Amino acid sequence: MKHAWWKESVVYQIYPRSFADSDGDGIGDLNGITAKLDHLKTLGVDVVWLSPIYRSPNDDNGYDISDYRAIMAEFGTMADFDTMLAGMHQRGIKLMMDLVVNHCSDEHAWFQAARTSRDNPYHDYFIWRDPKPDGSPPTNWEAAFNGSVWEWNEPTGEYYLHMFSKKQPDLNWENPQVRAEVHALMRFWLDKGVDGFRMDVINMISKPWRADGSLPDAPVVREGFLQPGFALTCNGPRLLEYLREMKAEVLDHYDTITVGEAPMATTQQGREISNERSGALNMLFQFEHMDLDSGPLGKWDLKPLDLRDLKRTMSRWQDELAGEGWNSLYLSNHDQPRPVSRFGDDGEFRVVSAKMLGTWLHMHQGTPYVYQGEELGMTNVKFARIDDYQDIEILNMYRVATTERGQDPAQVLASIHAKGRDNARTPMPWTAGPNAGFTGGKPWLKLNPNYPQINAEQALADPDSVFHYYRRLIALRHAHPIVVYGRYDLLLPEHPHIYAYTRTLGAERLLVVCNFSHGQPVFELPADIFHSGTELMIANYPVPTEPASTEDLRALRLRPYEARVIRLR
Ligand code: TEU
Repeated sequence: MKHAWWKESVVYQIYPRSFADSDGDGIGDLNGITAKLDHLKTLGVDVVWLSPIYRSPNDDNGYDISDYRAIMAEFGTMADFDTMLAGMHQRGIKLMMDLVVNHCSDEHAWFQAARTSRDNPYHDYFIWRDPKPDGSPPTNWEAAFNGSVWEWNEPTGEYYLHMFSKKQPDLNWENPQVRAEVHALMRFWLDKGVDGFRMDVINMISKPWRADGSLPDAPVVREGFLQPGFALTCNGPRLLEYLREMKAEVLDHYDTITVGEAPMATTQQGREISNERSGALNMLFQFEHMDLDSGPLGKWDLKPLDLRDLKRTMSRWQDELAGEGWNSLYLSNHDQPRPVSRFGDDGEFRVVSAKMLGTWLHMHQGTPYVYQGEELGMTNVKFARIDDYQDIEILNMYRVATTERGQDPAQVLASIHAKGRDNARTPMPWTAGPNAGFTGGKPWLKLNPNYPQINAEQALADPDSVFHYYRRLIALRHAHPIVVYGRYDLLLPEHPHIYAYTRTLGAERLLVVCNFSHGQPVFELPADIFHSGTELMIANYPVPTEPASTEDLRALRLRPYEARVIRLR
Protein backbone atom coordinates (compact mmCIF):
# COMPACT_ATOMS: atom_id res chain seq x y z
CA MET A 1 0.00 0.00 0.00
CA LYS A 2 1.29 3.46 -0.91
CA HIS A 3 2.55 5.59 1.97
CA ALA A 4 -0.27 7.88 3.04
CA TRP A 5 1.86 11.05 2.96
CA TRP A 6 -1.33 13.09 2.66
CA LYS A 7 -2.11 12.20 6.31
CA GLU A 8 1.11 13.92 7.42
CA SER A 9 0.68 16.94 5.17
CA VAL A 10 -0.58 20.47 5.71
CA VAL A 11 -2.37 22.03 2.74
CA TYR A 12 -2.43 25.75 1.87
CA GLN A 13 -5.29 27.02 -0.27
CA ILE A 14 -4.63 29.76 -2.81
CA TYR A 15 -7.53 31.72 -4.34
CA PRO A 16 -5.49 32.92 -7.34
CA ARG A 17 -7.61 35.98 -8.17
CA SER A 18 -6.72 37.47 -4.78
CA PHE A 19 -3.24 36.13 -4.08
CA ALA A 20 -0.62 38.15 -5.98
CA ASP A 21 -0.77 40.17 -9.22
CA SER A 22 2.41 40.27 -11.34
CA ASP A 23 1.24 42.30 -14.35
CA GLY A 24 -0.68 45.19 -12.82
CA ASP A 25 -4.16 44.31 -14.10
CA GLY A 26 -5.49 44.17 -10.53
CA ILE A 27 -6.07 40.42 -10.73
CA GLY A 28 -3.84 37.82 -9.11
CA ASP A 29 -2.03 35.48 -11.53
CA LEU A 30 0.27 32.45 -11.80
CA ASN A 31 3.48 34.44 -12.00
CA GLY A 32 2.36 36.24 -8.85
CA ILE A 33 2.04 32.89 -7.11
CA THR A 34 5.49 31.81 -8.33
CA ALA A 35 6.96 35.00 -6.89
CA LYS A 36 5.50 34.18 -3.45
CA LEU A 37 6.41 30.49 -3.13
CA ASP A 38 9.04 31.22 -0.50
CA HIS A 39 6.25 32.55 1.75
CA LEU A 40 4.74 29.06 1.62
CA LYS A 41 8.11 27.36 2.07
CA THR A 42 8.81 29.44 5.19
CA LEU A 43 5.36 28.62 6.57
CA GLY A 44 6.21 24.93 6.07
CA VAL A 45 3.18 23.74 4.12
CA ASP A 46 3.45 20.56 2.05
CA VAL A 47 0.71 20.97 -0.55
CA VAL A 48 -1.05 23.83 -2.32
CA TRP A 49 -4.75 23.55 -3.23
CA LEU A 50 -5.15 26.00 -6.08
CA SER A 51 -8.70 27.25 -6.77
CA PRO A 52 -9.64 27.05 -10.48
CA ILE A 53 -7.23 28.59 -13.00
CA TYR A 54 -8.87 27.21 -16.16
CA ARG A 55 -10.42 29.32 -18.92
CA SER A 56 -13.66 30.81 -17.57
CA PRO A 57 -16.05 33.76 -18.10
CA ASN A 58 -15.81 34.22 -14.31
CA ASP A 59 -19.51 34.25 -13.57
CA ASP A 60 -18.47 32.46 -10.37
CA ASN A 61 -14.78 33.43 -10.37
CA GLY A 62 -13.51 30.37 -12.19
CA TYR A 63 -15.95 27.79 -10.82
CA ASP A 64 -17.58 27.99 -14.27
CA ILE A 65 -15.08 26.42 -16.65
CA SER A 66 -15.21 26.89 -20.42
CA ASP A 67 -12.02 24.94 -21.23
CA TYR A 68 -10.52 22.46 -18.76
CA ARG A 69 -7.20 22.30 -20.63
CA ALA A 70 -6.48 26.00 -20.99
CA ILE A 71 -5.36 28.64 -18.47
CA MET A 72 -7.68 31.61 -17.80
CA ALA A 73 -6.23 34.54 -19.76
CA GLU A 74 -6.13 36.83 -16.70
CA PHE A 75 -4.02 34.26 -14.83
CA GLY A 76 -1.38 33.74 -17.54
CA THR A 77 -0.30 30.96 -19.87
CA MET A 78 0.36 27.23 -19.73
CA ALA A 79 4.08 28.10 -19.73
CA ASP A 80 3.47 30.22 -16.61
CA PHE A 81 1.69 27.22 -15.08
CA ASP A 82 4.65 24.95 -15.85
CA THR A 83 7.02 27.48 -14.24
CA MET A 84 4.83 27.73 -11.13
CA LEU A 85 4.54 23.95 -10.79
CA ALA A 86 8.31 23.53 -11.19
CA GLY A 87 8.82 26.20 -8.52
CA MET A 88 6.53 24.35 -6.14
CA HIS A 89 8.16 20.97 -6.74
CA GLN A 90 11.66 22.47 -6.35
CA ARG A 91 10.54 23.55 -2.85
CA GLY A 92 9.07 20.15 -2.05
CA ILE A 93 5.54 21.51 -2.33
CA LYS A 94 2.89 19.44 -4.14
CA LEU A 95 -0.04 20.87 -6.11
CA MET A 96 -3.75 19.98 -5.94
CA MET A 97 -5.87 21.44 -8.71
CA ASP A 98 -9.56 22.28 -8.21
CA LEU A 99 -11.65 19.76 -10.16
CA VAL A 100 -15.03 21.39 -10.94
CA VAL A 101 -17.00 18.71 -12.77
CA ASN A 102 -20.47 18.75 -11.27
CA HIS A 103 -21.00 21.54 -13.81
CA CYS A 104 -19.12 23.53 -16.40
CA SER A 105 -19.65 26.95 -17.98
CA ASP A 106 -22.47 27.58 -20.44
CA GLU A 107 -19.68 28.93 -22.64
CA HIS A 108 -17.97 25.51 -22.76
CA ALA A 109 -17.98 24.06 -26.30
CA TRP A 110 -19.90 21.04 -24.99
CA PHE A 111 -22.84 23.19 -23.86
CA GLN A 112 -22.69 25.53 -26.83
CA ALA A 113 -23.22 22.46 -29.06
CA ALA A 114 -25.66 20.67 -26.74
CA ARG A 115 -28.13 23.54 -26.58
CA THR A 116 -28.56 23.77 -30.37
CA SER A 117 -30.54 20.57 -30.84
CA ARG A 118 -31.95 17.61 -28.96
CA ASP A 119 -30.09 15.42 -31.47
CA ASN A 120 -26.69 17.02 -30.96
CA PRO A 121 -24.09 14.44 -29.82
CA TYR A 122 -23.33 16.62 -26.78
CA HIS A 123 -26.98 17.15 -25.82
CA ASP A 124 -26.87 14.26 -23.34
CA TYR A 125 -23.81 15.73 -21.59
CA PHE A 126 -26.31 17.88 -19.69
CA ILE A 127 -29.62 17.52 -17.85
CA TRP A 128 -32.70 18.60 -19.81
CA ARG A 129 -36.36 18.34 -18.85
CA ASP A 130 -39.68 19.45 -20.34
CA PRO A 131 -41.83 21.86 -18.31
CA LYS A 132 -44.62 20.56 -16.13
CA PRO A 133 -48.04 20.37 -17.89
CA ASP A 134 -48.83 23.87 -16.60
CA GLY A 135 -45.60 25.16 -18.21
CA SER A 136 -43.76 25.59 -14.89
CA PRO A 137 -40.20 24.30 -14.32
CA PRO A 138 -39.78 20.53 -13.78
CA THR A 139 -39.19 20.92 -10.01
CA ASN A 140 -39.51 23.70 -7.44
CA TRP A 141 -35.80 23.58 -6.54
CA GLU A 142 -34.00 26.82 -5.62
CA ALA A 143 -30.48 27.31 -6.95
CA ALA A 144 -27.61 28.05 -4.53
CA PHE A 145 -27.37 31.52 -6.06
CA ASN A 146 -31.15 32.14 -5.97
CA GLY A 147 -33.90 31.59 -8.51
CA SER A 148 -34.93 28.30 -10.06
CA VAL A 149 -32.37 25.60 -10.88
CA TRP A 150 -34.09 25.34 -14.30
CA GLU A 151 -33.26 27.71 -17.15
CA TRP A 152 -35.33 27.73 -20.38
CA ASN A 153 -33.48 26.89 -23.62
CA GLU A 154 -35.47 28.21 -26.61
CA PRO A 155 -33.70 26.32 -29.43
CA THR A 156 -34.71 22.95 -27.99
CA GLY A 157 -37.85 24.08 -26.12
CA GLU A 158 -36.85 22.63 -22.76
CA TYR A 159 -35.19 23.47 -19.45
CA TYR A 160 -31.62 22.64 -18.39
CA LEU A 161 -30.53 22.06 -14.78
CA HIS A 162 -28.06 24.32 -12.98
CA MET A 163 -27.64 23.93 -9.24
CA PHE A 164 -25.63 27.16 -9.09
CA SER A 165 -25.81 30.01 -11.59
CA LYS A 166 -27.59 29.67 -14.94
CA LYS A 167 -24.14 29.97 -16.49
CA GLN A 168 -23.11 26.74 -14.70
CA PRO A 169 -25.12 23.92 -16.33
CA ASP A 170 -24.87 20.61 -14.44
CA LEU A 171 -23.11 17.79 -16.26
CA ASN A 172 -25.00 14.53 -16.70
CA TRP A 173 -22.92 11.93 -14.88
CA GLU A 174 -25.39 9.22 -15.88
CA ASN A 175 -23.72 9.52 -19.31
CA PRO A 176 -20.55 7.35 -19.44
CA GLN A 177 -19.12 9.70 -22.07
CA VAL A 178 -19.20 12.54 -19.53
CA ARG A 179 -17.39 10.38 -16.99
CA ALA A 180 -14.79 9.41 -19.60
CA GLU A 181 -14.27 13.09 -20.45
CA VAL A 182 -13.64 13.85 -16.77
CA HIS A 183 -11.19 10.95 -16.43
CA ALA A 184 -9.31 12.19 -19.50
CA LEU A 185 -8.99 15.76 -18.24
CA MET A 186 -7.79 14.46 -14.87
CA ARG A 187 -5.08 12.44 -16.61
CA PHE A 188 -4.12 15.52 -18.66
CA TRP A 189 -3.23 17.44 -15.48
CA LEU A 190 -1.75 14.46 -13.62
CA ASP A 191 0.51 13.75 -16.60
CA LYS A 192 1.71 17.35 -16.34
CA GLY A 193 2.90 16.54 -12.82
CA VAL A 194 -0.06 17.73 -10.73
CA ASP A 195 -0.31 15.81 -7.45
CA GLY A 196 -4.05 15.63 -6.82
CA PHE A 197 -7.43 17.32 -6.78
CA ARG A 198 -9.89 19.11 -4.57
CA MET A 199 -13.23 18.09 -6.06
CA ASP A 200 -15.90 20.78 -6.13
CA VAL A 201 -19.32 19.66 -4.77
CA ILE A 202 -18.39 16.17 -5.88
CA ASN A 203 -21.17 14.62 -3.79
CA MET A 204 -23.75 16.34 -6.02
CA ILE A 205 -22.87 14.50 -9.25
CA SER A 206 -25.42 11.71 -8.74
CA LYS A 207 -28.92 13.20 -8.94
CA PRO A 208 -31.86 11.57 -7.08
CA TRP A 209 -33.62 10.33 -10.21
CA ARG A 210 -36.90 8.47 -9.80
CA ALA A 211 -37.60 5.36 -11.91
CA ASP A 212 -39.59 7.43 -14.41
CA GLY A 213 -36.66 9.83 -14.87
CA SER A 214 -38.31 12.61 -12.92
CA LEU A 215 -36.93 14.45 -9.91
CA PRO A 216 -38.82 15.06 -6.63
CA ASP A 217 -39.95 18.52 -5.52
CA ALA A 218 -38.18 20.14 -2.52
CA PRO A 219 -40.02 20.22 0.81
CA VAL A 220 -40.98 23.64 2.19
CA VAL A 221 -38.71 24.46 5.15
CA ARG A 222 -40.97 27.33 6.26
CA GLU A 223 -43.54 29.58 4.64
CA GLY A 224 -41.79 31.07 1.64
CA PHE A 225 -38.57 29.15 2.15
CA LEU A 226 -37.70 25.90 0.38
CA GLN A 227 -34.98 23.48 1.26
CA PRO A 228 -32.12 24.51 -1.07
CA GLY A 229 -32.03 22.39 -4.20
CA PHE A 230 -28.51 21.15 -3.60
CA ALA A 231 -29.64 19.55 -0.35
CA LEU A 232 -31.61 17.13 -2.52
CA THR A 233 -28.73 16.34 -4.81
CA CYS A 234 -26.09 15.65 -2.16
CA ASN A 235 -25.06 12.00 -1.84
CA GLY A 236 -27.20 10.55 -4.62
CA PRO A 237 -27.66 6.82 -5.32
CA ARG A 238 -24.69 6.31 -7.71
CA LEU A 239 -22.14 8.62 -6.03
CA LEU A 240 -19.90 5.90 -4.59
CA GLU A 241 -20.07 3.98 -7.88
CA TYR A 242 -18.91 7.03 -9.85
CA LEU A 243 -16.10 7.78 -7.36
CA ARG A 244 -14.87 4.18 -7.30
CA GLU A 245 -14.86 4.19 -11.11
CA MET A 246 -12.81 7.42 -11.05
CA LYS A 247 -10.38 5.77 -8.60
CA ALA A 248 -9.98 2.67 -10.75
CA GLU A 249 -9.76 4.58 -14.04
CA VAL A 250 -7.46 7.39 -12.86
CA LEU A 251 -6.42 7.84 -9.25
CA ASP A 252 -5.01 4.35 -8.71
CA HIS A 253 -2.49 4.99 -11.47
CA TYR A 254 -0.92 8.03 -9.76
CA ASP A 255 0.30 8.94 -6.27
CA THR A 256 -2.27 11.59 -5.43
CA ILE A 257 -3.96 13.52 -2.64
CA THR A 258 -7.70 13.98 -3.07
CA VAL A 259 -10.40 15.78 -1.07
CA GLY A 260 -14.06 15.85 -2.03
CA GLU A 261 -16.11 18.92 -1.15
CA ALA A 262 -19.30 17.43 0.27
CA PRO A 263 -22.04 19.75 1.54
CA MET A 264 -24.54 17.90 3.76
CA ALA A 265 -22.20 14.92 4.08
CA THR A 266 -22.74 12.68 7.10
CA THR A 267 -20.06 10.73 8.96
CA GLN A 268 -21.38 7.60 7.26
CA GLN A 269 -20.62 9.09 3.86
CA GLY A 270 -17.30 10.25 5.26
CA ARG A 271 -16.44 6.69 6.22
CA GLU A 272 -17.70 5.18 2.95
CA ILE A 273 -15.86 7.63 0.70
CA SER A 274 -12.58 8.07 2.61
CA ASN A 275 -12.25 4.44 3.71
CA GLU A 276 -8.81 3.28 2.56
CA ARG A 277 -9.99 -0.27 1.81
CA SER A 278 -13.20 0.34 -0.11
CA GLY A 279 -13.55 4.08 -0.52
CA ALA A 280 -12.42 6.36 -3.31
CA LEU A 281 -11.00 9.66 -2.02
CA ASN A 282 -8.55 10.42 0.76
CA MET A 283 -10.92 12.72 2.67
CA LEU A 284 -13.98 15.00 2.44
CA PHE A 285 -14.69 18.61 3.25
CA GLN A 286 -17.73 18.10 5.45
CA PHE A 287 -19.86 21.15 6.35
CA GLU A 288 -21.52 20.28 9.65
CA HIS A 289 -19.23 22.50 11.71
CA MET A 290 -19.65 25.29 9.16
CA ASP A 291 -23.42 25.27 9.59
CA LEU A 292 -23.53 25.49 13.41
CA ASP A 293 -23.93 29.29 13.40
CA SER A 294 -26.75 29.22 10.83
CA GLY A 295 -30.44 29.15 11.67
CA PRO A 296 -33.06 26.94 9.96
CA LEU A 297 -33.21 29.28 6.96
CA GLY A 298 -29.57 28.80 6.04
CA LYS A 299 -26.27 30.68 6.27
CA TRP A 300 -27.73 34.19 6.23
CA ASP A 301 -30.00 33.32 9.16
CA LEU A 302 -27.37 34.24 11.76
CA LYS A 303 -27.17 32.24 15.01
CA PRO A 304 -24.46 32.44 17.70
CA LEU A 305 -22.18 29.40 17.89
CA ASP A 306 -22.69 27.20 20.96
CA LEU A 307 -19.27 25.67 21.66
CA ARG A 308 -20.92 22.48 22.85
CA ASP A 309 -22.39 22.00 19.38
CA LEU A 310 -18.89 22.34 17.92
CA LYS A 311 -17.60 19.77 20.44
CA ARG A 312 -20.34 17.31 19.52
CA THR A 313 -19.87 17.78 15.76
CA MET A 314 -16.08 17.66 15.63
CA SER A 315 -15.87 14.79 18.14
CA ARG A 316 -18.36 12.74 16.14
CA TRP A 317 -16.30 13.19 12.98
CA GLN A 318 -13.08 12.41 14.89
CA ASP A 319 -14.53 9.33 16.57
CA GLU A 320 -16.53 7.90 13.68
CA LEU A 321 -13.79 8.22 11.10
CA ALA A 322 -11.05 6.94 13.41
CA GLY A 323 -9.62 3.89 11.63
CA GLU A 324 -12.49 3.97 9.11
CA GLY A 325 -11.56 7.03 7.07
CA TRP A 326 -9.72 10.35 7.35
CA ASN A 327 -10.77 13.90 8.24
CA SER A 328 -9.92 17.17 6.61
CA LEU A 329 -9.50 19.97 9.14
CA TYR A 330 -10.57 23.47 8.12
CA LEU A 331 -12.22 26.62 9.41
CA SER A 332 -11.41 28.82 6.44
CA ASN A 333 -11.64 28.81 2.67
CA HIS A 334 -12.75 31.08 -0.20
CA ASP A 335 -16.43 30.48 0.63
CA GLN A 336 -16.31 31.03 4.39
CA PRO A 337 -15.93 34.19 6.49
CA ARG A 338 -12.63 34.72 8.28
CA PRO A 339 -12.43 32.47 11.40
CA VAL A 340 -10.99 35.12 13.71
CA SER A 341 -14.06 37.30 13.06
CA ARG A 342 -16.48 34.38 13.13
CA PHE A 343 -15.23 32.27 16.03
CA GLY A 344 -12.59 34.46 17.74
CA ASP A 345 -12.24 38.18 18.38
CA ASP A 346 -11.05 40.42 15.53
CA GLY A 347 -10.56 43.38 17.85
CA GLU A 348 -8.55 43.46 21.08
CA PHE A 349 -7.81 39.72 21.06
CA ARG A 350 -7.26 39.23 17.32
CA VAL A 351 -3.75 37.75 17.49
CA VAL A 352 -4.26 35.44 20.48
CA SER A 353 -7.65 34.26 19.25
CA ALA A 354 -6.27 33.56 15.74
CA LYS A 355 -3.50 31.50 17.37
CA MET A 356 -6.02 29.72 19.60
CA LEU A 357 -8.18 28.78 16.61
CA GLY A 358 -5.10 27.53 14.77
CA THR A 359 -4.07 25.44 17.79
CA TRP A 360 -7.56 24.02 18.17
CA LEU A 361 -7.71 23.01 14.50
CA HIS A 362 -4.18 21.77 13.91
CA MET A 363 -4.04 19.51 16.95
CA HIS A 364 -7.05 17.46 15.80
CA GLN A 365 -6.62 14.26 13.82
CA GLY A 366 -6.78 14.85 10.08
CA THR A 367 -5.17 16.89 7.31
CA PRO A 368 -5.23 20.62 8.13
CA TYR A 369 -5.99 23.26 5.48
CA VAL A 370 -4.72 26.82 5.83
CA TYR A 371 -6.52 29.34 3.63
CA GLN A 372 -4.51 32.30 2.30
CA GLY A 373 -4.42 35.07 4.91
CA GLU A 374 -5.50 32.79 7.76
CA GLU A 375 -1.80 32.58 8.70
CA LEU A 376 -1.84 36.39 9.07
CA GLY A 377 -4.98 36.50 11.21
CA MET A 378 -6.88 38.32 8.45
CA THR A 379 -10.35 39.52 9.43
CA ASN A 380 -13.73 39.98 7.78
CA VAL A 381 -14.37 43.21 5.94
CA LYS A 382 -17.38 45.50 6.26
CA PHE A 383 -17.85 47.28 2.93
CA ALA A 384 -20.42 50.06 3.39
CA ARG A 385 -22.09 49.61 -0.02
CA ILE A 386 -23.38 46.52 -1.81
CA ASP A 387 -21.63 47.87 -4.94
CA ASP A 388 -18.29 47.19 -3.26
CA TYR A 389 -19.04 43.47 -3.37
CA GLN A 390 -18.29 41.17 -6.32
CA ASP A 391 -19.49 37.70 -5.33
CA ILE A 392 -22.44 36.37 -7.33
CA GLU A 393 -23.85 34.69 -4.22
CA ILE A 394 -23.81 37.98 -2.27
CA LEU A 395 -25.18 40.12 -5.10
CA ASN A 396 -28.01 37.72 -5.96
CA MET A 397 -28.99 37.24 -2.33
CA TYR A 398 -29.01 40.99 -1.67
CA ARG A 399 -31.19 41.66 -4.74
CA VAL A 400 -33.71 38.93 -3.87
CA ALA A 401 -33.82 39.80 -0.16
CA THR A 402 -34.29 43.54 -0.67
CA THR A 403 -36.46 43.61 -3.80
CA GLU A 404 -38.47 40.38 -3.73
CA ARG A 405 -38.66 39.83 0.04
CA GLY A 406 -38.69 43.46 1.14
CA GLN A 407 -36.01 42.94 3.78
CA ASP A 408 -34.19 45.92 5.30
CA PRO A 409 -31.03 46.58 3.22
CA ALA A 410 -29.03 47.45 6.36
CA GLN A 411 -29.99 44.12 7.97
CA VAL A 412 -29.16 42.21 4.78
CA LEU A 413 -25.79 44.00 4.57
CA ALA A 414 -25.11 43.01 8.20
CA SER A 415 -25.57 39.34 7.31
CA ILE A 416 -23.23 39.83 4.34
CA HIS A 417 -20.66 41.36 6.70
CA ALA A 418 -20.96 38.22 8.86
CA LYS A 419 -21.14 35.45 6.26
CA GLY A 420 -20.41 36.80 2.77
CA ARG A 421 -17.81 34.97 0.70
CA ASP A 422 -15.98 38.20 -0.22
CA ASN A 423 -14.81 38.33 3.41
CA ALA A 424 -12.31 35.68 2.35
CA ARG A 425 -11.57 37.14 -1.09
CA THR A 426 -10.11 40.57 -0.27
CA PRO A 427 -6.63 40.62 -1.81
CA MET A 428 -3.76 39.08 0.12
CA PRO A 429 -1.88 41.88 1.94
CA TRP A 430 1.88 41.51 1.36
CA THR A 431 3.08 44.89 2.65
CA ALA A 432 1.79 48.10 4.24
CA GLY A 433 2.54 49.88 0.95
CA PRO A 434 0.19 50.87 -1.91
CA ASN A 435 -2.49 48.23 -2.48
CA ALA A 436 -0.74 46.13 0.17
CA GLY A 437 1.77 45.05 -2.45
CA PHE A 438 -0.94 42.91 -4.06
CA THR A 439 -1.05 44.83 -7.34
CA GLY A 440 0.37 47.86 -9.10
CA GLY A 441 -3.07 48.44 -10.62
CA LYS A 442 -6.65 48.77 -9.33
CA PRO A 443 -7.52 45.67 -7.28
CA TRP A 444 -10.46 43.67 -8.73
CA LEU A 445 -11.96 43.73 -5.21
CA LYS A 446 -11.27 46.37 -2.57
CA LEU A 447 -8.58 45.58 -0.02
CA ASN A 448 -9.40 45.10 3.63
CA PRO A 449 -8.62 48.59 5.04
CA ASN A 450 -6.62 47.05 7.91
CA TYR A 451 -3.81 45.90 5.60
CA PRO A 452 -1.33 48.49 6.98
CA GLN A 453 -1.52 46.56 10.28
CA ILE A 454 -2.15 43.05 8.91
CA ASN A 455 0.26 42.04 6.13
CA ALA A 456 2.87 39.37 5.41
CA GLU A 457 5.88 41.68 5.70
CA GLN A 458 4.86 42.71 9.22
CA ALA A 459 4.11 39.09 10.14
CA LEU A 460 7.48 37.77 8.97
CA ALA A 461 9.31 40.46 10.96
CA ASP A 462 7.33 39.84 14.18
CA PRO A 463 8.40 36.64 16.00
CA ASP A 464 5.10 36.71 17.93
CA SER A 465 2.96 36.96 14.81
CA VAL A 466 0.18 34.57 13.86
CA PHE A 467 2.37 33.55 10.91
CA HIS A 468 5.25 32.30 13.05
CA TYR A 469 2.80 30.60 15.39
CA TYR A 470 1.25 28.72 12.43
CA ARG A 471 4.76 27.85 11.28
CA ARG A 472 5.40 26.28 14.70
CA LEU A 473 2.06 24.44 14.67
CA ILE A 474 2.93 22.93 11.28
CA ALA A 475 6.40 22.02 12.55
CA LEU A 476 4.81 20.20 15.52
CA ARG A 477 2.81 18.03 13.12
CA HIS A 478 5.91 17.25 11.11
CA ALA A 479 7.98 16.40 14.21
CA HIS A 480 5.53 14.39 16.32
CA PRO A 481 3.62 11.36 14.96
CA ILE A 482 1.15 11.70 17.86
CA VAL A 483 -0.24 14.83 16.22
CA VAL A 484 -1.01 12.83 13.07
CA TYR A 485 -1.86 9.40 14.46
CA GLY A 486 -2.82 9.92 18.13
CA ARG A 487 -6.31 8.95 19.31
CA TYR A 488 -8.60 11.90 19.99
CA ASP A 489 -10.58 12.10 23.24
CA LEU A 490 -12.77 15.07 24.12
CA LEU A 491 -12.70 16.46 27.68
CA LEU A 492 -15.27 18.71 29.42
CA PRO A 493 -18.05 18.13 26.84
CA GLU A 494 -20.43 20.52 28.57
CA HIS A 495 -18.10 23.42 29.31
CA PRO A 496 -19.47 26.43 27.40
CA HIS A 497 -16.13 28.16 26.84
CA ILE A 498 -13.25 25.68 27.16
CA TYR A 499 -12.61 23.18 24.37
CA ALA A 500 -10.14 20.58 25.67
CA TYR A 501 -9.07 17.24 24.29
CA THR A 502 -6.23 14.76 24.45
CA ARG A 503 -4.31 12.91 21.77
CA THR A 504 -2.86 9.53 22.76
CA LEU A 505 -0.31 7.39 20.93
CA GLY A 506 1.04 4.46 22.91
CA ALA A 507 2.30 5.81 26.22
CA GLU A 508 2.45 9.36 24.89
CA ARG A 509 -0.32 11.85 25.58
CA LEU A 510 -0.89 15.47 24.58
CA LEU A 511 -3.37 17.75 26.28
CA VAL A 512 -4.87 20.54 24.19
CA VAL A 513 -6.70 23.32 26.04
CA CYS A 514 -8.42 26.19 24.20
CA ASN A 515 -10.43 29.03 25.72
CA PHE A 516 -12.97 30.15 23.10
CA SER A 517 -13.98 33.22 25.13
CA HIS A 518 -12.70 36.61 26.21
CA GLY A 519 -13.39 35.50 29.80
CA GLN A 520 -10.98 33.75 32.17
CA PRO A 521 -12.51 30.35 33.01
CA VAL A 522 -10.67 27.84 35.17
CA PHE A 523 -9.59 24.64 33.43
CA GLU A 524 -9.80 21.55 35.63
CA LEU A 525 -8.01 18.50 34.27
CA PRO A 526 -10.27 15.51 35.00
CA ALA A 527 -9.04 13.49 37.96
CA ASP A 528 -8.80 10.27 35.92
CA ILE A 529 -6.05 11.73 33.78
CA PHE A 530 -2.92 10.93 35.73
CA HIS A 531 0.38 12.63 35.05
CA SER A 532 3.55 13.18 36.98
CA GLY A 533 4.96 15.98 34.90
CA THR A 534 4.28 18.24 31.99
CA GLU A 535 6.15 19.60 29.01
CA LEU A 536 4.83 22.67 27.23
CA MET A 537 4.76 22.10 23.44
CA ILE A 538 3.25 25.41 22.31
CA ALA A 539 1.18 28.24 23.82
CA ASN A 540 -0.24 31.55 22.62
CA TYR A 541 0.70 33.36 25.86
CA PRO A 542 3.95 33.37 27.84
CA VAL A 543 3.80 30.39 30.24
CA PRO A 544 6.16 29.86 33.20
CA THR A 545 8.18 26.72 32.47
CA GLU A 546 11.00 27.14 34.98
CA PRO A 547 10.91 25.51 37.40
CA ALA A 548 9.06 22.78 35.54
CA SER A 549 5.62 24.17 35.07
CA THR A 550 4.42 24.84 38.56
CA GLU A 551 0.93 25.57 37.40
CA ASP A 552 -1.67 23.07 38.55
CA LEU A 553 -3.64 21.62 35.65
CA ARG A 554 -6.37 20.71 38.08
CA ALA A 555 -7.13 24.42 38.56
CA LEU A 556 -5.64 26.42 35.71
CA ARG A 557 -7.13 29.88 35.17
CA LEU A 558 -7.02 30.62 31.45
CA ARG A 559 -6.51 34.05 29.91
CA PRO A 560 -8.76 35.35 27.14
CA TYR A 561 -8.54 32.98 24.14
CA GLU A 562 -5.62 31.16 25.76
CA ALA A 563 -4.41 27.96 24.12
CA ARG A 564 -1.83 25.46 25.28
CA VAL A 565 -0.54 22.12 24.07
CA ILE A 566 1.08 20.16 26.88
CA ARG A 567 2.74 16.77 26.78
CA LEU A 568 1.64 14.87 29.89
CA ARG A 569 4.35 12.72 31.43
O1 TEU B 1 -19.10 25.55 -3.17
C1 TEU B 1 -20.18 24.66 -2.98
C2 TEU B 1 -21.03 25.08 -1.87
O2 TEU B 1 -21.49 24.33 -1.06
C3 TEU B 1 -21.34 26.50 -1.87
O3 TEU B 1 -22.73 26.63 -2.01
C4 TEU B 1 -20.89 27.06 -0.57
O4 TEU B 1 -21.37 26.26 0.48
C5 TEU B 1 -21.48 28.42 -0.44
O5 TEU B 1 -20.86 29.16 -1.43
C6 TEU B 1 -21.24 28.97 0.95
O6 TEU B 1 -21.95 30.16 1.05
C7 TEU B 1 -18.30 25.22 -4.30
C8 TEU B 1 -17.20 26.27 -4.42
O7 TEU B 1 -16.37 26.20 -3.27
C9 TEU B 1 -17.87 27.61 -4.55
O8 TEU B 1 -16.90 28.65 -4.56
C10 TEU B 1 -18.66 27.61 -5.85
O9 TEU B 1 -19.37 28.83 -5.95
C11 TEU B 1 -19.64 26.44 -5.91
O10 TEU B 1 -19.10 25.21 -5.48
C12 TEU B 1 -20.07 26.20 -7.36
O11 TEU B 1 -18.96 25.70 -8.08
